[in-house]
Amino acid sequence: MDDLVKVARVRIPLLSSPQRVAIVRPTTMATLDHQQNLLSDLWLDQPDAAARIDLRRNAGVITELEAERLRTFSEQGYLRLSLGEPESLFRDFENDIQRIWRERPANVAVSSKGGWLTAFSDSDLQGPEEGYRIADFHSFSEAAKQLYVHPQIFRYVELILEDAAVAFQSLYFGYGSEQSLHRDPMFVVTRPPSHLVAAWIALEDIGPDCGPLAYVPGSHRLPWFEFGPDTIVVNKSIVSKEQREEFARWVEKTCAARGLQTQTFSAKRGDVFIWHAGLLHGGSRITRPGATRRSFVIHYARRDAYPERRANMRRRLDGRLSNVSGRTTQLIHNNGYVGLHGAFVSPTPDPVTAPWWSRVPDELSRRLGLPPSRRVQRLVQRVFGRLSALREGRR
Ligand SMILES: O=C(O)CCC(=O)C(=O)O
Repeated sequence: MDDLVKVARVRIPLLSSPQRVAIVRPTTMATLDHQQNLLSDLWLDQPDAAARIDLRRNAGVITELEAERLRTFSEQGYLRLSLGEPESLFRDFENDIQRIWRERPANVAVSSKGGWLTAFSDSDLQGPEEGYRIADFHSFSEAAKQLYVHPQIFRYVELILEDAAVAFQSLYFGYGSEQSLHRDPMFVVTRPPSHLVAAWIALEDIGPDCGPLAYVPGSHRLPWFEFGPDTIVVNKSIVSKEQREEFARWVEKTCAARGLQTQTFSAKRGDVFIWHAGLLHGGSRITRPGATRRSFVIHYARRDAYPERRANMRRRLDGRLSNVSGRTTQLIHNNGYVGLHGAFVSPTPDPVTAPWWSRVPDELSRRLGLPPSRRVQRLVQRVFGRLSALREGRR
């Protein structure tokens, strides 16, 4: 409470003496309202969204087709479109996938199913295997870059966010992910969480047996599961397996209570599925063993709110796999639209190895069973950062 309310002495005109007045000044922005609904100031999340869409349509700001898609986005939490890209773009993309396996660069990360993202150069993966994924492939491939900053997709993302947008990360899937239903802000942090939009692009024709994208229409309006007080983010080291299982049961129960049903997105190459931060989605079961399901996922935020891309991956340093972090503000441009490069784009300084003590706060809260605390994080950073600086002879 003391975080939220500051009491100040202010002089109010017409009153003869200074009065104590409570000024509500949120220093930590709440994520959910008291009914666990996501707080959102997006125009398409407001009760009069349909009327606002009509207004823009009638004013000629958007076309009828755009209005129709935005209505679906507002009511169901997603919209679909098809890119008019030639086959050669998708062929180039696939050639670059084969090339990355040959070249195995140190500045792009790959992971096995459910595994840690690791630099290609240091990964144990011998080749593309079921469930593998590549992070920020757009840093490596020109074809991926074109899809990452694609004008047709950006048009919708910017209509939704009502502002200039930035693409800030991408994920390539060679096979269906079979990921359980989730909401993106559980893993991808933007401020506020409602200002996150995702696009999924089919890189080949995808039938029902390849584990297509699964989604629950209308689920963007469901309340949110809290992993801690006002906490919707899953932090691997803090959220227990039991809590994740509880979340899965909650999803099932909550959707059933509202009659919401999971659907799948069987797609043609070049089809795009754009979804709302609150939409429950995941990967359906692969029923034809070995079937590929090439797809590319991109996340977008408002440009002003996302100036820098940061990411972690593992690198083999001194013979051991260690966590390293990278960051960049380097941009990729296309027709006035922009995307952030991968965090490990070269030329950059060598990635900084995260010091061992940066794991102390997470480890502490995990062992003590307490929710993560920013105060503890700041304290640890201050104390150990100072000690390291002294040891290195810095003042
Ligand atoms: O493509 C999939 O199977 C799931 C993708 C997904 O859930 C995500 O990128 O958030």
